Amino acid sequence: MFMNKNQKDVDQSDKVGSAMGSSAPKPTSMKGNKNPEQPQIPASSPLRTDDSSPLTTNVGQPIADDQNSLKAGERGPVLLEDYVLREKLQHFDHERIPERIVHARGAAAHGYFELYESLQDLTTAKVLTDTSAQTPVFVRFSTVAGSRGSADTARDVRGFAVKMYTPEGNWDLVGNNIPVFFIQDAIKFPDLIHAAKPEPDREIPQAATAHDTFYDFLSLTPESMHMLMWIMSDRTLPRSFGMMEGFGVHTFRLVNAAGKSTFVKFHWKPLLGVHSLVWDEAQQIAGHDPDFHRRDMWDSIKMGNAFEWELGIQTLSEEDEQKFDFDILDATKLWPEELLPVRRVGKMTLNRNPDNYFAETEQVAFNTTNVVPGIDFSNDPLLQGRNFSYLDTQLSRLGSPNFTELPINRPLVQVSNNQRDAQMRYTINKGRVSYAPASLDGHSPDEVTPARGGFTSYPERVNGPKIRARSQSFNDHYGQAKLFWNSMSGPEKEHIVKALQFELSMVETRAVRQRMVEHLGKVNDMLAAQVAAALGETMPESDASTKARGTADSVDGAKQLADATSPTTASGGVQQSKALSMENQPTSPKGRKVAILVAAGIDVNQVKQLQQALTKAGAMSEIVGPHLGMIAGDGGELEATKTLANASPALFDAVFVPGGKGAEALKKKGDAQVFLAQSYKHGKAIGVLGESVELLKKALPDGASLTKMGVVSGADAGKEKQAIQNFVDSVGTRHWSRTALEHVAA
Ligand code: HDD
Repeated sequence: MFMNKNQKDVDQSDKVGSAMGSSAPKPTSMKGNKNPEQPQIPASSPLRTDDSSPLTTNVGQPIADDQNSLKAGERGPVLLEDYVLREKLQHFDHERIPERIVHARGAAAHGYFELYESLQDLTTAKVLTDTSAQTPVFVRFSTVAGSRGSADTARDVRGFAVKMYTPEGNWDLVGNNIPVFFIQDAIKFPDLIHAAKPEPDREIPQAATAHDTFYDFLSLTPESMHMLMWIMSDRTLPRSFGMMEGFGVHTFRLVNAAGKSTFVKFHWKPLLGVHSLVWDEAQQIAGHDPDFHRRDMWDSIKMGNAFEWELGIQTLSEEDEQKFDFDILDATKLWPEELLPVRRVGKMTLNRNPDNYFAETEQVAFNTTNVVPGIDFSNDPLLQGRNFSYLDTQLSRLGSPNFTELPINRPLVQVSNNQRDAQMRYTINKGRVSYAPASLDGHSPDEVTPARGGFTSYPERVNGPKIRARSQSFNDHYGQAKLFWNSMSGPEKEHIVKALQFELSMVETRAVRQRMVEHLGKVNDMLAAQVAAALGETMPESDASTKARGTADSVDGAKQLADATSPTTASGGVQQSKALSMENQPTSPKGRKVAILVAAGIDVNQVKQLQQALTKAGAMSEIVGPHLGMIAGDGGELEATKTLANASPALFDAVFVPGGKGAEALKKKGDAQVFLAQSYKHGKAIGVLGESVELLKKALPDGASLTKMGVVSGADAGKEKQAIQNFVDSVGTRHWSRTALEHVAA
């Protein structure tokens, strides 16, 4: 019999788990699990092949010719007998599964979670109590509205779905990069998504909320106003998946060994800080590199820059459930960190790219009901509806209840129950017993009592009429929208204004635009007035709205907006929350990308010094030249890996132009000037040395800030080293207070 060379290593027994692929999480890193029955993932598997394997059909027959179909004569008809051709085409014809109705476009990575301190006072969950364990994780990031082939940088919420392969089964924390949601009850979810997705008659627009149906729905759904402020903010334009916060959104419960329950909200805090693109950049990137975020994550992990987050928890005792002027069961409300601080309890590291996109990222199936003993649900009606929807969606997407046997979805612990059969069953169960109670097989598998770690639901006392209604305590729809607005810096508010001006200007139905302006007026006068002005709508006269006339595209506009606040409600008395603004986030060059513009005659030593300093700081760089390949410079040669024609400044965090004669050639290039001007306009760090200072001057209008606010220019020989270091230090920072921005033509 012919044997694939990979097959000889394979455990051919019918033990549970014998079909695990190597793409699955590696159990070896889970120190805590001593279960002898735990499935061992074979080093290689019959489901995995590599390029050096002999070519076979799907049942292992060796194939001699895969390039020509079987014909009756060289020029004759193709024969039906050709099972090699038929198998290949039929496999291909069935290679897609239905895309997710939401979160269709995503990218994922493997890694692990480690706990800093045991939370045994709060929960029995081993993943949150065993500080010696390294729990494998698989995390998928996604946009919500776009189809699988849409662009990464669409203005949209990002999914942040974490699967932890714990010793007590899988725990899925299926969250977003925004801590609140549009609606309070899951019964409205299909309507929300129908309104956000392309309009059903024309299938337009793709991956964009800037259209009538979305704002029609929002304008008739005031509970969405808090979320609206978030989605119009820079949060929906992340610079990188690794620079986003993650939130479990809902209130969950932690339950300890004594059976005491504590309410909890989960947070992921990125160690790189929270950082964003600007809208103009995001749109350009959608054309230049629609894979921007997945490429950034892939490249970062490949070069050894793992993405890291700390797990944070906010906790609230049962007794304090009703303490605030917002309801903790309402998913349109957050818990201000000033009120309930976030305690950082562990760290998640993503350090391994998937082996296969389809087998892992596409087939991974998250489910909000995947919790472990010690973690339980609250009565948040949005969460309760989700708890039905995810399993249901996986059944239709993956086609069989056996999707949990796929390597990426399998828990690392033994699965044993009396469920059997169904399409694509991999497990070969032994014996006569597939029911319980059963005496024939020694009562196995047997239930696990709570004392021995079996999951038991928190016995919350529930008493009430059967009723379709919402609690009065869910009624405040503007208080936390105001809190968010108040907490933004001037430039952040300016970006919100501009986002709304853009989005609502795409809405064709005037009544919808007007309704939206009315809602905005309930958040902040000046916000509403500026949006109304751009839409040609009028606002009821008030002091603030008169002052707010005009547009918000100047520094003065941002300053004026910074002072525009509204008294809040539904926020436990907190009027402004620093944690909501991205202004005070840590910045660093790590994970950033720098464009180095060069032309023949450029100073090569400066480039080498810069590259060294960037590598040391964990940043990447590309040489952008007049053509690809070697460029002769002063002091050696450089290899250009990009050209001005294929490298948009939008793809980089900063730009550097060395000194030397090449700067003269660049000065004559409109593309080089636009590169610098656009980087300036988007607030990015710019470094120019020696002769290149003149190039920058030429690119920018009079009054532009040339020597500060992220512009490092060193004309003096001998000071280059310091200038280069200053530039590298400022690579991760955006400089919003630059002057003459409105005059920059880019
Ligand atoms: Fe959802 C996918 C996050 C509300 C129904 N959701 C999905 C994913 C994320 C979220 C990250 C992608 C998972 C992956 O990468 O495969 N969803 C959220 C958050 C919500 C939320 C944070 C509010 C707090 N979702 C929500 C509701 C419902 C759904 C109210 C339905 C009642 N979500 C789904 C779904 C999806 C999904 C239809 C589509 C694909 C999938 O589940 O696996 O079942």
